[in-house]
Amino acid sequence: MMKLYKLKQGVLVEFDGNRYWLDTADWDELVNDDQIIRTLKDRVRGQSPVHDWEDLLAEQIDAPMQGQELWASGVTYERSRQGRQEESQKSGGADFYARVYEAERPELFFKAPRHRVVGTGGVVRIRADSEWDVPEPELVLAITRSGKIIGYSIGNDMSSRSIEGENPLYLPQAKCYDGCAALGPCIYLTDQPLPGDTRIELSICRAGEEVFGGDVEISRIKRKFEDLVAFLYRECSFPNGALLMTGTGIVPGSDFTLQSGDEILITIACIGTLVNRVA
Ligand code: DO4
Ligand code: MG
Repeated sequence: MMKLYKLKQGVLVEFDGNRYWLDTADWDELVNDDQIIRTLKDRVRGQSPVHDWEDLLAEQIDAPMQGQELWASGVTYERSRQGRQEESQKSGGADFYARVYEAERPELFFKAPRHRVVGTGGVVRIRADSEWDVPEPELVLAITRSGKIIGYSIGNDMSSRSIEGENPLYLPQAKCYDGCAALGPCIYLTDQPLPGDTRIELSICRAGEEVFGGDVEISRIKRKFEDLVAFLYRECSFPNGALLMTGTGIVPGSDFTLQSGDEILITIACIGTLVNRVA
């Protein structure tokens, strides 16, 4: 098991129960190494582990992203198809979601540049012109420039359901704005596929009480991760690699909307917990 944490200064590697600090690591080079696990094992060999890593993380943790493009997949779970169809019934857009769920070509959209993304502990935002908002808890693929999946992270694809529901062509405005995405806490590096019973768990707390909770197994996804990556890389090059959100399988009921001050916790046990407050 190996985890890669991006710090404001340097990189922390967790391996065999120890954590090592790489002060001179170049993030974009590291996450584009198809043999990253082997490279990191070589780099930390003989190095002393860091003991005050909890303080380091608390002070310095950053979103695990630098020059990578952040993209997202849509309508990859049955629950997402159902939720989108309900919200866009009146606008006449419902049929598009049903069709994309069945189609060979997946829905892929550009989610955000680096400056719109926060890490764990950061503040996510609701648009001032939106009345209905949700977090979307998603497994994220870390992909090298050559198209290899080297690891996984946790993402929150913050979404305005009122804007998206008004007209599917408003999707970029529903999805991309300042503070629209969270990523973290780390990249879990592995050569093995994640087990199908890996769970994504969402908890939304208001004034210390949970106001929404849900979970989903990644086996419920309609698409293969390799197919999502193949479509993403078809006509786009990614000189610094890419991060791809794989879609949400947890959608709160239509009576739920996020409020300022809510705390959003997204857990995938092998990766960790992504915690963010709503501005
Ligand atoms: O088509 C709208 C967005 C879908 C999405 O973000 C998801 O299914 O996670
Ligand atoms: Mg989404």
